[in-house]
Amino acid sequence: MSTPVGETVALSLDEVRSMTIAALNASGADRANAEAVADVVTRAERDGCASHGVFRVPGYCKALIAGDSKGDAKPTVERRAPGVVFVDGDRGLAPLPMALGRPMLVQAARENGIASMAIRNSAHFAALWPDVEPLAQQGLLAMSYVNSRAFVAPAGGTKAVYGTNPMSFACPRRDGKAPMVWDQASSAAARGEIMIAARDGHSVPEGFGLGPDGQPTTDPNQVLEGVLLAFGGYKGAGIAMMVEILAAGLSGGELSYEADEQYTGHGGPTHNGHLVIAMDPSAFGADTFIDRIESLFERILDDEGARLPGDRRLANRARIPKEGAVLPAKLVAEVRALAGTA
Ligand code: NDP
Ligand code: PYC
Repeated sequence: MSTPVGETVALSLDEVRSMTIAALNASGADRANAEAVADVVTRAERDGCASHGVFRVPGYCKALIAGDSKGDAKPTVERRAPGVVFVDGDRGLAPLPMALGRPMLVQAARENGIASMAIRNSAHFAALWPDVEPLAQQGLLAMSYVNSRAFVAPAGGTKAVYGTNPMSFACPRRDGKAPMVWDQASSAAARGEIMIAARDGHSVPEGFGLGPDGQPTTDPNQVLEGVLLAFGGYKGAGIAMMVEILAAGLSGGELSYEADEQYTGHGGPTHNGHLVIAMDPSAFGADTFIDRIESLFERILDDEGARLPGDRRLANRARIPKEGAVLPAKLVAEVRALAGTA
């Protein structure tokens, strides 16, 4: 993850939360929407996720101020089939529909063994692990998929079609341990990481993207003007396509290039589709599931150089609540100005 350069300030997580709510309220979000967004922003900062915490607050505010996202969105949740929950986000920000739909998804997964929740008319600007971790905390396996604007070229191409199309996977653990959650873009890196590299004056590794001339570049500004590349060449591009179809196709939300066509340049999130799948391991008859998975994790950790996905975040989670979230002073000033408290 990137380290911010320049002047920084440490904020408590309570300060992160209240500053975020104030900026969102001042930009037009009602209490329910502001609190739901502040929850995922604060959890991102608690886990040291620089690209999807406070860094995203100006974008959320700009989408609200531009009137592209509704600050008083009232998502609706319905059960369309025994294993299908459908949420209409009412053209608002994703954290509220995600939180409102989750209880029905849990119920459907417990009743059927497996269930999915499709969300549309919803603007996702966050990391994905906060969407699935609460499901694994309730003993379910969970996966999620989200698309965005067209940032990523298909394999061999130079024109953006796919979003950075992240996916996440969460697995419950024994003895009250935090679930194992991996969460990654299907591009070589999240666009947020490239934006942070550009802000901090760092280069990016070769293979992350092409410049507007279609040539490989390590200059993050050129990548932002050009296209990102999928991780692992055509293999990652296949996954980006799968995420596009699962997230936008099933929900009826905008495909990434459709979102791009509607985008007015406000700098915040666009409306797309999301899919969350939850599975109840007990319904599969594998009553030794947790023990066997713990053995798998032990085997991985026996190898000195290896760790579990999410372990970096969990180490941050143990440290940051005590030490505070270290943020670029300029970013904090920008968010406070949006809140009218600068
Ligand atoms: P990273 O490449 O930083 O990490 C991807 C995953 O790999 C994480 O679960 C990470 O765990 C794990 N990992 C990293 N190194 C190792 C290792 N050595 N051994 C085992 N596991 C490892 O993430 P991305 O840059 O792809 O994405 C960053 C964030 O951006 C994600 O949270 C994603 O959801 C978000 N995003 C959101 C989008 C949206 O549309 N809303 C679009 C694209 C991305 P750990 O965290 O512990 O390092
Ligand atoms: O970091 O790629 C990204 C991203 C896109 C939308 C939200 N985050």
